[in-house]
Amino acid sequence: MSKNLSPWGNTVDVEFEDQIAFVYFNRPDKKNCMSPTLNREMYATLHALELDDRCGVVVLTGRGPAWSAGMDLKEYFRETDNESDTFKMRIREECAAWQQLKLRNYAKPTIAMVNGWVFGGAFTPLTSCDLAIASDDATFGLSEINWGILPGGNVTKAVADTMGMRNALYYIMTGETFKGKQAAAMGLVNESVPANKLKARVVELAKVLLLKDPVVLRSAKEVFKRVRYLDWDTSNDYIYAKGDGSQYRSGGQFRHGAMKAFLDDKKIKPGLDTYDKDTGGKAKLKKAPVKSKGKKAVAKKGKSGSKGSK
Ligand code: ACO
Ligand code: V55
Repeated sequence: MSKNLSPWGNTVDVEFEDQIAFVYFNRPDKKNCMSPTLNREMYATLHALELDDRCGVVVLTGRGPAWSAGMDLKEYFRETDNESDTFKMRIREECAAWQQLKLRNYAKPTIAMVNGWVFGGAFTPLTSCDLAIASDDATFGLSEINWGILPGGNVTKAVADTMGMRNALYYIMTGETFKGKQAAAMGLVNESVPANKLKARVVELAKVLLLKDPVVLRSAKEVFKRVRYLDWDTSNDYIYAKGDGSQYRSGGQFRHGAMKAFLDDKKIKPGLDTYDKDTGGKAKLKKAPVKSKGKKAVAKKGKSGSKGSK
């Protein structure tokens, strides 16, 4: 584990473990609500990590009991209310820059590790992450209506895309909260697990992603995010173009080696295994001891292998 204060500043923190960069919302005393400063530091952090070799996967999580309690009502809203229109628009732009443009189109896989409170504006970075694993005790809410605004910052769009019409409207209109298991049932997160399993499950998932061809993995998620807005024929062309482009950019060794390992050497079954270019056989998930707080790491001991692909 290494630490470095540049460029994340005070409101963001980063820890590296085995090619995973844990990026923390780091305002625990303010429930990690997002100020203009945090928005700028988060952009700088994510931008830097795209080129940082210590980072193969980004895990976005929160220090303390919150993932993020949404936008900072004091610093982001009230203190900017009397600024000029151009100033307010700049504040919004810096918010969208990391939550929407940078994170949605991120060069590396991203996982939201949802450890606690998620309110309002936090739904945008949540849904901009490729994958999300929640703790059962995480609490979510579209609280905007409770204080007299509608969900902006593209939160309404984010929930329309991920929660379905009835769920999205229910929570937009009532401002009620819901828990991790409900978030998983609605499809807002992939899974919800007990709090003491959260980090281990996220690490396990990150390690699966780290085995793939990173160029192809990047293109695969870019393609997914674009095709939903394309018509059928344009989509077919676009997917081929991106697929061919990704083979060109990656060099295609992974694809060729994997075909050889399956068809000639009978060393892998692509339906069940991931190819490992270093051995020419199947990739093995390295089971590094999971560092977590307290005694729960012990519970993991002796449990062999991964759960398999999911
Ligand atoms: N904006 C500004 N300050 C915040 C925010 C926020 N979104 N969330 C928490 N804080 C601050 C509190 O004002 C308090 O500050 P203080 O210690 O200086 O008084 C500190 O964080 C701790 O919060 P508490 O309310 O004391 O913590 P508690 O555990 O009792 O409650 C909870 C936690 C439920 C998250 C509560 O803080 C809350 O309701 N926060 C607002 C959630 C919300 O509605 N966010 C906005 C969504 S809409 C949008 O993002 C556009
Ligand atoms: C939200 C609202 C915003 C914003 C960012 O509702 C997030 C959440 C009204 O503006 O800029």
